[in-house]
Amino acid sequence: MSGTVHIAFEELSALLRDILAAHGCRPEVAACIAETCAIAERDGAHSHGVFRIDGYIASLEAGWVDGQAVPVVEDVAPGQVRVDAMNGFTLPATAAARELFVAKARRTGLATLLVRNSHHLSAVWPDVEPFAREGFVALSMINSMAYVVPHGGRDAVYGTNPIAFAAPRSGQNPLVFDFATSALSHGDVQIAAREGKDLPAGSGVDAQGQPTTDPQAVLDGGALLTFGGHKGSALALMIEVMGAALTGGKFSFEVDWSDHPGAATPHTGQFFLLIDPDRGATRPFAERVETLVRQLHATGVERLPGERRYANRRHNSLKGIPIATDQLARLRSLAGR
Ligand code: NDP
Ligand code: PYC
Repeated sequence: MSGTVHIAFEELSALLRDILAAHGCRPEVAACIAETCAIAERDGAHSHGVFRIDGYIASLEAGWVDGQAVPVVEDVAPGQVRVDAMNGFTLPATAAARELFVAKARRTGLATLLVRNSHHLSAVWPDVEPFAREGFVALSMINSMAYVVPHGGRDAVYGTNPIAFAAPRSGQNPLVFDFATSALSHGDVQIAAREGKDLPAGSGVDAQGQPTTDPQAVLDGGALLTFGGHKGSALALMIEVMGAALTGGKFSFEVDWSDHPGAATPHTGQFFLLIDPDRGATRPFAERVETLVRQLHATGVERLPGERRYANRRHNSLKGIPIATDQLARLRSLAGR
């Protein structure tokens, strides 16, 4: 049986960077994906941490994503930036547009960033949290692959379509939430299948459209349901509109990866909105957020979204990130070490 070791954030990030570089990513691409993947692992977001490295490699090896792609950034309006990721990963595309995007939000009070022709396999809160640390309210959403049946429908049309929100707090870590609009993320279904665990009732259907709690049945031609019935379905609908129609990208149901067996990175579009909250405000925004948080605590709320991750971050930054020894050995061999 494998034991567990603890590894420093920088060491894990460097190891993941070497793996991605060894599998066809140019250095800047390898660096930003590795960092985000290590952040997810450090903060306990296991469905989008080290577990995903095989998916990145599979998509690179299948020729589904271009690890060498250089994104093209277009300054299209005073408050709008568009990026064509050129069939590369989303994170380097966002990074390439970041300076212009932030400058526009500072100048005009709000700005949008529209990324298309891109692959996103990460958690989304690392995309928005840094903007809140710079004083912005940030919202982002991503469409993906047709894994999810719309409420009232028979077949998968939507992606697991996550939405992430971040806002500054006064003297505290930003308020952040980030979730799939499906009942579960596809990553959690894969993990449940690997661990032989059932899914909660109401999460998915099998290939015949019948309700199932068997994760393998969902993966083998079945699909997920949206959370919250018609309400989650409406959010998933909005994310298709914002992530595909607005960015100029593909709807989740339009993506066809059948010529790239093994590919695992959804070919997506991503929408970002940044708002400068203190522009013209009558009261300081971050303090207003604190008033709300105090009221939540007063009514008995003990856990705000994001707090589990911040606690993991504090703990694992001090003690190291736990990782199974056999998994670490495998990562080292993938890096050619
Ligand atoms: P979770 O259900 O794990 O968490 C959703 C949010 O709710 C988090 O902000 C979490 O905070 C918060 N939360 C959870 N439980 C509580 C609670 N009891 N009280 C208060 N807040 C709570 O998210 P999902 O499984 O839906 O998604 C997991 C990840 O998968 C996300 O990071 C998402 O971005 C990613 N994903 C990415 C996709 C992509 O296309 N790239 C597609 C789909 C999902 P905390 O984090 O602190 O626990
Ligand atoms: O877990 O649903 C998911 C997912 C899709 C794209 C990246 N993660």
